[in-house]
Amino acid sequence: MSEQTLIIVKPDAVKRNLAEEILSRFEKKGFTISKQKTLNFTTEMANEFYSAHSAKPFFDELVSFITSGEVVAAIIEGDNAVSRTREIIGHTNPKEASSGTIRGDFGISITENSIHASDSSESFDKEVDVIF
Ligand code: FUP
Repeated sequence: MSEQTLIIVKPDAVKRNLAEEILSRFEKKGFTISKQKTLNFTTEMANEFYSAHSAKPFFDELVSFITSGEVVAAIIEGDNAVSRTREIIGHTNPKEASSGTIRGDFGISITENSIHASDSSESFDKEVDVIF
């Protein structure tokens, strides 16, 4: 079933000029990039985007990192886009992510893990409203 999901190339990867390389991985897998935008998160946007994590000990670090520099947001479309995109990005912690996944290849740490992707269609609906 064709679906949409949202990815965010995070500041650590944008700073290393990896955005195009990361986006091209989705196109090579046959997905379409239907919208793309470069932006800086404000603190208000970050609080809303990560509201599910507001009680977690790492929340302040997460907000501080995502607002620290430019990000590239994109909507990815294709069959089973939500679950297949999660496979392509890899484990949250780059140290545990397989080689060949985006986080396995480019992630620096659990915070500076290069990319975000929606974990469900419900998350996509909420996240897309924050970004686009
Ligand atoms: P993911 O869906 O893989 O991005 O992972 P989570 O929703 O569990 O976490 C969201 C973000 O919080 C991760 F991208 C990185 C950050 N995080 C930490 O900084 N420390 C942690 O212990 C867990 C997550």
